[in-house]
Amino acid sequence: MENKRKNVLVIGSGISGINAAALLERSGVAVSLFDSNDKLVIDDIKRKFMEETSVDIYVGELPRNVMDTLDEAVLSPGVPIDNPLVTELRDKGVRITGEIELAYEYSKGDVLAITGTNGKTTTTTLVGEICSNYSKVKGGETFVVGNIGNPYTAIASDTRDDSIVVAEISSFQLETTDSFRPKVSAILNITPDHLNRHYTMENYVSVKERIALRQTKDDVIVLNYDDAYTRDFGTRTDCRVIYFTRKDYEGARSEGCDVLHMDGDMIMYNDMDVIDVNDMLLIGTHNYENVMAAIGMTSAYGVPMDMIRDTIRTFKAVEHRIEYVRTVGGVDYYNDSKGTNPDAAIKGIKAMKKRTVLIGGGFDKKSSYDEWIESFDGKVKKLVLLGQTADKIAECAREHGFNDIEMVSSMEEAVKRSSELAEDGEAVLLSPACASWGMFNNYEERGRIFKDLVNGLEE
Ligand code: UMA
Repeated sequence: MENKRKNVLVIGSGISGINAAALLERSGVAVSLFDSNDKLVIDDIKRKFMEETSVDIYVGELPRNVMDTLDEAVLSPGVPIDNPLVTELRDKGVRITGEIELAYEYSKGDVLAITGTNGKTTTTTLVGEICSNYSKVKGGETFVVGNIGNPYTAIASDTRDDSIVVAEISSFQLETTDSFRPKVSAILNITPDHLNRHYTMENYVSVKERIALRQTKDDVIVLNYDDAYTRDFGTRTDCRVIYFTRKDYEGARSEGCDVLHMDGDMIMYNDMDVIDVNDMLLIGTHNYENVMAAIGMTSAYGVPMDMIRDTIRTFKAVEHRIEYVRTVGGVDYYNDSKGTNPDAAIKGIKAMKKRTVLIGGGFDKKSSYDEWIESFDGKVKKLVLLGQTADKIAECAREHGFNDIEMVSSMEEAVKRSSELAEDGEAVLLSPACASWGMFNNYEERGRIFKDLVNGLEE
């Protein structure tokens, strides 16, 4: 595959695009880089490369003569496959691929890949830690890559036959995979998200299922039996299925599969005790699901159960996911900036034990907020809203009879108002149910700004 490439265009000059272009350049392919944002400065983009680059860079509009020479275009995850430039290139016969596919073609070792609407980052991080411990014993190295923020292309050339690549894969990235074949994959759950990009739930579900596109009966997929979409996929896929369930062990077992499940506080693999949730640092039932998925994936890969158990026992929550920040004046502050859709944000509220001032709102992904508002369940004292979706959420909340709403125009104002509203013994939770785009570059930046502001509050 590699030596067939001649003239490749990488679209998008974010972290994915830069690393994809650098990988191609190192491999001796003629590569151009294009970004549709005409405000970008070419010298600034050049400086993002780790080494001196001779990649041709274009911003704003792609010259016709460049377009005419191309035989492949590699899309960054943020570039929709139906964007007019991509459509034109496809019509001209240019191969359209993506950053994950490119990295996979250039890398060695085994891949364990995780997708799902929620829980991806926690599960990927946990699977990564378990595999890192395994690599120390077995030899080789584990790399944790993908949507988690570390592009797969950045490490592709460092992988060897004994490497393990643990990849968090988003639906954006799955749209352009082709030969990508994980040895073990997982779809954690599928709830409405990114419908502005995938248009319908049906499309979104079928994009998620692409994680198993090239998997065979020799490979394994871990699926959530409690989720109707992934349960159904288990009956259609060719690969060996391991289910996890919190609700219906007998049902999952009757499918003839191995099953991770819970008996009270005990996580079990079929009829074997694995770990008591009280021995873990992770909290919340959604995290028990992530842990079950991680156990299913790593045991299927061959990691000894004792090593899996020991790693889970000491594993902490990841940044921006119901992350405790600080207690000021008796008020606990939590950063759940990774609650970028209503379903993830519901988990944030559910994990709260105290009356909560909730900060929400952000970029409009055309989500419906009804279930999120319904989940408030008397626990939310005040809803502080910011961003593009503020009015839409406020309207939805009022329709559900929730009127304790404050509108603010910045995160600074949101933290200030919340600190005035929350009383001793209560909590403040940033869990926006929306993406950060429009006000912040990403959810990490939003979370860090929130934490900085909270850390700046006076006792
Ligand atoms: N651009 C174009 N044309 C377009 C669209 C974008 O030229 O049609 C340009 C933009 O002007 C910008 C660049 O593309 O300069 C941005 O590329 P990108 O949006 O793909 O962002 P990257 O910085 O490369 O980060 C991407 C993922 N971003 C998205 O999926 C939007 C990161 O996921 C990922 O961590 C990173 O690759 C490494 O693999 C972020 C994300 O928000 C965290 N993901 C979504 C989520 O988790 O919900 C899917």
